[in-house]
Amino acid sequence: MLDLLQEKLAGIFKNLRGFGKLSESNVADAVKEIRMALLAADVNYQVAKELCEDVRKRAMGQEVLSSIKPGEQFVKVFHDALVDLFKEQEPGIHSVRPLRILLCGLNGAGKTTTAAKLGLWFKRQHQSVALVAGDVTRPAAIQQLQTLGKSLDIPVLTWPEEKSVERLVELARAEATQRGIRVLIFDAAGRLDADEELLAELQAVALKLEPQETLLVADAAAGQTAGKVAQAFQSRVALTGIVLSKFDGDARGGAALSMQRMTKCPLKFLGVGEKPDGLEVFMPERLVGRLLGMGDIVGLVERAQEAFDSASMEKMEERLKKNSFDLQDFVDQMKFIRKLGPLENLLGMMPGFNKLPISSIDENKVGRLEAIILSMTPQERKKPDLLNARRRQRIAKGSGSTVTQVNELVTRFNEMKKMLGRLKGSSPEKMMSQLMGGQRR
Ligand SMILES: Nc1nc2c(ncn2[C@@H]2O[C@H](COP(=O)(O)OP(=O)(O)OP(=O)(O)O)[C@@H](O)[C@H]2O)c(=O)[nH]1
Ligand SMILES: [Mg+2]
Repeated sequence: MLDLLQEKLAGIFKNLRGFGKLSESNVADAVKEIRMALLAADVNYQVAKELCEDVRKRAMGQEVLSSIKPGEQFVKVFHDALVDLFKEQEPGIHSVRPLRILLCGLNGAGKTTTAAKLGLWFKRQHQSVALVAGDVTRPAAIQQLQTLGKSLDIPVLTWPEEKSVERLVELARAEATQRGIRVLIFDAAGRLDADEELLAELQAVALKLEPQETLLVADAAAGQTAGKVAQAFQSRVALTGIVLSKFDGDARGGAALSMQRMTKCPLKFLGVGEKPDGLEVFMPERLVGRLLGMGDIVGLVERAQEAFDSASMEKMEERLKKNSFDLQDFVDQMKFIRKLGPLENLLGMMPGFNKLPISSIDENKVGRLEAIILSMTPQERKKPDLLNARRRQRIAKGSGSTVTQVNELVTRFNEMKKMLGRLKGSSPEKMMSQLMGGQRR
């Protein structure tokens, strides 16, 4: 699922990486390619068009962060636009109890399977749940649900002799009330098409069942057709959500991206397997993350955006210009770096860093240096020359280090300060990379 689209997008982002900046022309090219990739993945034309326009506008409005590669920045822009496709999303399922859920959809869409999956989902939340076999014409359909119910130890309410679906709903409601069932899941009959017969029956069921949730189960592989089918159902019953089944299959992903926009109806669950535990609550972030496969880049850019324009960079530059960089600045800088996250992730983000072998920066070591500096008095941090043997012993003890480690730090700091003298006037990122490089053993 989504593999092809994922691959194409990765290629587009890779191309952008070669550019120094996001410009009108390289953004336009990337957006054009994205549109083609979306259409090839069977995303609805209108949805693809709107999404691309949104991406283009956002990308051009971005402040360019010198510390981030254009490709990475663009990934973040695209990520946010995709997540916003689902922004009218009503999270989860109705909390009212007793809850009645009506599952509808075309033949073979996955209704009965989804009924069992949802049953298990509620059961795992310790809610008393029952399934109703709503197909009054096909005995095999009742059997299928019964078998599933039995294997999961979930009651299935059936009246095989009852030929009126409306009467069936009445019986089921009465039985559920009597048994104190909190969640009743009605597995409606399917048809080949969303024709008059099917829709009329469904409408009648809905009228009697008064479901708080009416979920359309649609096959992810149906692509754009899934959206059209949903619209047909919507004309007769008030859908509250969509379950996209067979998401584990080889569908191209278009339905997942278009359904919600086309129907203005939230995607609530994904069917990700034939087995009863193959159900996922739909989370836009997760889908988009899976699609882009670049969750760490998005996180990095977010943190960089938060931190890089922070005043601390300017402050440090100022200190360097005046040549008054001291151990306090060193520790501030270190904290700042740590705030950004695991050091390894940062490497690719900062020019200069990315040239260092990853193993050369040891996170534990940064923690150790920080602890040592924090054990110094403010005066000592300002004037490391004060650090005589006695003080070094005290600091070692206070930070749980050895005197040798304290000595090492002081030596390295002095080396660094010398080096900083040479660095005056260079960019903050470059200074940072030199700083961190200076901690190598
Ligand atoms: N791989 C996979 N298969 C699924 C999924 N959901 C359903 N299926 C399969 O799809 C087929 C049809 O599923 P059903 O649940 O019987 O479909 P239905 O909508 O109840 O069909 P009718 O009652 O005939 O209208 C079965 O073989 C299921 O095992 C899913 O999420 N992933
Ligand atoms: Mg069925």
